[in-house]
Amino acid sequence: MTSRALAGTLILLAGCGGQPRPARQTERNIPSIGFIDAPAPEATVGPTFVVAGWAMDNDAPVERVRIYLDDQLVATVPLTIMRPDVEEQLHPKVGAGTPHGFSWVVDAGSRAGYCTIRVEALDAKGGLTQFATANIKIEP
Ligand SMILES: [Ca+2]
Repeated sequence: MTSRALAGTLILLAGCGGQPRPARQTERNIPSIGFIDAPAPEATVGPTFVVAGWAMDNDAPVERVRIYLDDQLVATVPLTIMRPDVEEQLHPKVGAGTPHGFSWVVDAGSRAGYCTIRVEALDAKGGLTQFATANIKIEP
């Protein structure tokens, strides 16, 4: 080994253990939870139908949900519906007394056949959680 190669090896070795790891930039974000109330799983729906449900989070309130048909984003929806039934069961640590429910009319356009609805929650700390899916059939 030449002295130049040896020096390079020593620099690489020094780089491995010498630097402290950077502190974690983000604190842990607890995933949101939620549910799709409508449409029911395996339901057959028309090309225009309501997607409704609720979302909740225990470290930052859910600000909005994103609704996808298969992998296409079709709506970004605020939580506007009070859900005392859900609060009573789950006792959220944040956002108690605020709306947890959503309801949105989705237009599937020319899409027809079997399709998966996915809903994601976006919380106030930027956490994104896919919390529910439902398989449906869309009839034109
Ligand atoms: Ca969260």
